[in-house]
Amino acid sequence: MKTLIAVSATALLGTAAAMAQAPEFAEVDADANGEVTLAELQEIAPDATQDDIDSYDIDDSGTLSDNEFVAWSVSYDVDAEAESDVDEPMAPQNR
Ligand SMILES: [Ca+2]
Ligand SMILES: [Ca+2]
Repeated sequence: MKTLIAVSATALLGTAAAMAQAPEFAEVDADANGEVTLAELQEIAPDATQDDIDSYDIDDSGTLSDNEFVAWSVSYDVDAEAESDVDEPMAPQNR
C-alpha cells in the first residue's frame, strides 16, 4: 500500500504543479492576445465546450476576455476540481 501511495503521489506531482492554483488569465491566454479561446480554455478544463464560453461571452466575441474568464472560472470552480485531483499527496493520513 505504501508503494501505491508513493507512485500515485509521484504521478500527481506534474499535474499538481499545473493545476494546484486557480488559473490566472495571463497563464491561460497562451498566445497573450487578450482572449481565451476554446483551445486555450481546454488546456485547464478539458471538458469545456464552446457552449461554456458562449454562456460567459458577454461581448459575443466567441472567446473569453479577462472579465469573462474570471466569471467562467468562478462558476467552473477550478479550485475544487484541482484539489480533488491532487488529494493532499503530502499528508495522506490527514483526512
Ligand atoms: Ca489567446
Ligand atoms: Ca468575449
